[in-house]
Amino acid sequence: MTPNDAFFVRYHLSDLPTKIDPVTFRLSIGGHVGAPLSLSLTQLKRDFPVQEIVAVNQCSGNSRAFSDPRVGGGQLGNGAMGNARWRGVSLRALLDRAGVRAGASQVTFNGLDAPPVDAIPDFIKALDIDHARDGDVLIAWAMNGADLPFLNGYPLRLVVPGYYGTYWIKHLHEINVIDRQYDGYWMKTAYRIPDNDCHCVVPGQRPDKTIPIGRFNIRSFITSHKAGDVVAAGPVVPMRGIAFNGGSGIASVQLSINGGRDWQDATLGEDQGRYSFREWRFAGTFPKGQHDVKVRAVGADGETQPSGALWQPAGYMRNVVEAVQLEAI
Ligand SMILES: Nc1nc2c(c(=O)[nH]1)N[C@H]1C(S)=C(S)[C@@H](COP(=O)(O)O)O[C@H]1N2
Ligand SMILES: [Mo]
Repeated sequence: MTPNDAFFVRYHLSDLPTKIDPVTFRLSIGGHVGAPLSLSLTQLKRDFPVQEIVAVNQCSGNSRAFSDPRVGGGQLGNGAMGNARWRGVSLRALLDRAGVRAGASQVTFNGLDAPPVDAIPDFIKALDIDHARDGDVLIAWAMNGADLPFLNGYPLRLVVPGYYGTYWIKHLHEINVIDRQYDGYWMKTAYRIPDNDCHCVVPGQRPDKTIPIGRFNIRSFITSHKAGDVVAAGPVVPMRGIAFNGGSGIASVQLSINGGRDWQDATLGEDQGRYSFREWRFAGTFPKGQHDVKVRAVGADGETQPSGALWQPAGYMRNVVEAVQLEAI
């Protein structure tokens, strides 16, 4: 689990609300529904079944800085991801209460933050109606047992398990059911990926067809060691790390201490649900010398990680097999 005060923070718009009154705050659910709702925090917490889920929030551009050739955008390392226990109510319960009308196609989500100038479009995202009603998408008010920190979306945020952070709208106050595909800037122009199996293109080229980004691909990391670390040659070196994917769950994690020639199974840690980080542990033994240590995960759906980095113009969805160089002395 990622502690709240260590969780990454990302915003597109600079006009953040600086005061939110929890008593007067309202969440509205409107548009293509029978009975529009305007809910106080008290009503939301009292009138619907409370649900909890452990899920990873990861920015689409996590690890983008490692793209080669370099791409534009925030030069993120591997820190734009975190795992938390989210508490709230299911979006489905709210939509059912409002009564979605026949012909509904998508649901849009807007937060209290606003663009600093009119030329910048407001940050609004959309989910397909079936996704919005799948029961896993939450309107959350708590993160790891505490109120959402302001910078992670107080008082309410959308939690879209298995999907990139771009959909996890913070300071959520407006939900709209619409009878068409939403065509706002942040869906139609931004946050799009090549429409092919790898969601990648030849480095430096542009895709001819794109689709909105969606689910995470599978990733794994070594967290016990970093490149350049020195370990003891001979005795067991306890290693650990994490793996996660878009929701099928982690089936296995494998380690290679010789640059990917041979692979050995790691031991998986506690299962906190299919959207969570899954911890792994591995007892490494290293002869004297330099070692190229790699980790890869396999999902319950059979997906694994590419041995070479895939590339796309926005630097989204990096999931190459990670490696750390260790020296055993
Ligand atoms: N209101 C609002 N919600 C937002 C954003 C934003 O700019 N405004 N950015 C999104 C993006 S791109 C990401 S990666 C996540 C980051 O969540 P965090 O800041 O809690 O880590 O918030 C999402 N929700
Ligand atoms: Mo993001």
